[in-house]
Amino acid sequence: MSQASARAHSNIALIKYWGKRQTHLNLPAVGSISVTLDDLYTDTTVRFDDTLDGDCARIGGAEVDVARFSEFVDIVRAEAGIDTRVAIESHNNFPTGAGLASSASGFAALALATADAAGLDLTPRALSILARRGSGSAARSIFGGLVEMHRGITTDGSDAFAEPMLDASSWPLEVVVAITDNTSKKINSTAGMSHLDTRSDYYEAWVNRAEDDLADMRAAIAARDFTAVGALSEMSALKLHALMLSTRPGLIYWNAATVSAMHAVREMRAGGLETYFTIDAGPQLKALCAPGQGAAVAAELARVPGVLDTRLTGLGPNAHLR
Ligand code: 2P0
Repeated sequence: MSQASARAHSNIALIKYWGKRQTHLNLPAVGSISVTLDDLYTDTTVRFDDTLDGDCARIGGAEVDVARFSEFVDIVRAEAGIDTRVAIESHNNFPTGAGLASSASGFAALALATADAAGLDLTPRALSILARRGSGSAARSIFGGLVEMHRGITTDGSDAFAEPMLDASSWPLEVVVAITDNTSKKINSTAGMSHLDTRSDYYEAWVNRAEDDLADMRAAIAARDFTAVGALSEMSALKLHALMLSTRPGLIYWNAATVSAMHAVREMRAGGLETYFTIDAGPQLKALCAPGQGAAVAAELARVPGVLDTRLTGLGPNAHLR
């Protein structure tokens, strides 16, 4: 029997990933750039145990369908040359499956814990590639701070990994998460972004512009230009949602409070408090804030009708064993 425990932090993309160039190896159609969040994380323990008849998994103490996790652990079993079944125990310190990137932190923590428990000594890059097999955004959660995920061009996925750009202390940005709904979303990201080439007339434009958006964001980050980083982030989020809305059938992830919070962010900016929103495949809004500005933004967002809760976080560290 061997066991390992890992913590990985959630992340929010500033330049968004949506769409796949290959589904089996989960290769993204576009690169992405994200910030890893200190205050939102998943703790996962993996136990390889000869006495188990089959794999099992619990999230937050509740038994869940193990199929997706078994498939993921099979990759590690094949690499390690073992056939032992696993018990997976995972806890998120935030709502699961509601657009707060629990699959990002979840599969990053699972990748690290499973590899370690299986006796594999993987480089951070190999861990990122492994995490990607579970969930595209999980490849980024292997690293802390600001992170870039490369779409890659090879068919084996060996160049589709994330890399750190800046660590958290180099530019201590803050993020306020405004929670507008605590329930799980109806359409998960994998389903939402499947077969986009035939389901959205906007998809080709989305893919064609991605490299320019990434280059602009790299330059803005290198210059520590918060205004440019924020404006690009808001643009990428709105473009992502335009793509989602254009998908047949149209994906509407926002609720009324999400839209109210978007307007509140723009009103704050007009009033001199510089912050920018981003939104993933769910109804929560995340406000990107310059260092030291998060508390003021959180106080404003808490007043928006329909905002149930706010969480203020700095940028988090690499995924790590515990
Ligand atoms: C992102 N999202 O870049 C984008 C923006 C949500 C909106 O990556 O199919 O759960 O497992 O690779 O990683 C969420 O998608 O999708 C996501 P799969 P994943 O963060």
